Amino acid sequence: MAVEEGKRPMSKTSDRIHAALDGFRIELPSWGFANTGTRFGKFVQAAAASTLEEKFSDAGQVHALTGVCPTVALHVLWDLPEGLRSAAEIARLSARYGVRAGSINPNLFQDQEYKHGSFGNPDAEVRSRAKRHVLDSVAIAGAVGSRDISLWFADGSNYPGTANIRQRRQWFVENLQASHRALAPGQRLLVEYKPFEPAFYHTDIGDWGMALLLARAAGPDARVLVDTGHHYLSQNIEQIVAWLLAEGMLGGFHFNDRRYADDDLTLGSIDPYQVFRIFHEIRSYAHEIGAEPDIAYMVDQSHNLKGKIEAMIQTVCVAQELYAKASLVDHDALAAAQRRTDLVRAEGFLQDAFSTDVRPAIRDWRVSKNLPADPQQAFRESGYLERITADRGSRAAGVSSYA
Ligand code: LRH
Ligand code: MN
Repeated sequence: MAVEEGKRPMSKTSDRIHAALDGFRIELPSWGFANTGTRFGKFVQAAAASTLEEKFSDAGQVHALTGVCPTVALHVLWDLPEGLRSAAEIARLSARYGVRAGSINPNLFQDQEYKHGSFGNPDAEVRSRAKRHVLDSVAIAGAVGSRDISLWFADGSNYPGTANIRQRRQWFVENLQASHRALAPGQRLLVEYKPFEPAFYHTDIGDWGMALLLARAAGPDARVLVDTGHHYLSQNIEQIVAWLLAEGMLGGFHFNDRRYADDDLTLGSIDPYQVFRIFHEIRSYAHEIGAEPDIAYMVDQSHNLKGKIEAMIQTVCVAQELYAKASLVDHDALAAAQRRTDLVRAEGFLQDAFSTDVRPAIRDWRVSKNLPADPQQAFRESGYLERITADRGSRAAGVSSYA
């Protein structure tokens, strides 16, 4: 690739890939290892995890095989039903399975009292109970050494005129400010938006702009979380990412893929170029500022049909591939082509990077880290799945809650 005069020479492709992989880490969702389903049912898998220990064990497997998933996102009601009392167990599990507690996700959508919302509920009693749960979650995060408290609200309405949208916005501002005040130094609030489901007329935090304004109003340690499944099909997600980067408000991602709505399918299974374009915006921003933006990469998927651990290993490997491809774009040459409005050449830089087979270099990187070159094959040969199917199988039939 010709080097324009005065520009620093491009290092070998595999060097760029290895450097990118050295800095890439992705967090796994505990609920991705449990039996989950849709409103039409749940197909139970004998090997699925249902205890916190089993979720740590499975996440530990994926981290041991890939080397890039050192933390597990926890959902308070599903993983820490005793709240702070459950938190004591985390230290033992982290030591036993080699993965730490990651983002703490309060649950403000499962209980009956949240029928008309949590932070946005017209009943002040319910609002303060919701606030109490978030404050408890901040304390849990402190107790288990987690930085991020990741907030998603199902709050909204199903019919026009049934909710005072501006009043609810004000309650969200007040409760997010109260939540922010409880943060310990170094902790962050991540505000996740979603346009619809389970609410189908309005959702209180319906898009990136609402999440950004609420995060700003909450305080300096609040950021926006982008769940790739939480967009209308025609939305340009990487443009939203570019704006959040420019605003210094991009806190993290929930990666998954979708064909229609919030399908929570495995990353890159439908539109891998979408995730590549997102990673490209981040890599070009990092190149411009000469530093790594502080972004939490996380997976948020529900594996209703695929084997849960296989699906998670597949997800991590595809994420590595797409991140590695995005690290191959020559940002200086691209900027020059953009300045010259050389459209085909500019787009060509992305297409060249995206169509580069990075898998051989990734395998070399894994071997250089004493990791299996093919984590999926290593998992299949490990006998782990057979072991947990035998251990957990007898219990499968009686599965009840969502995750
Ligand atoms: C909501 C969501 C949120 C989680 C849940 C499991 O759709 O993306 O991030 O709490 O899925
Ligand atoms: Mn999510």
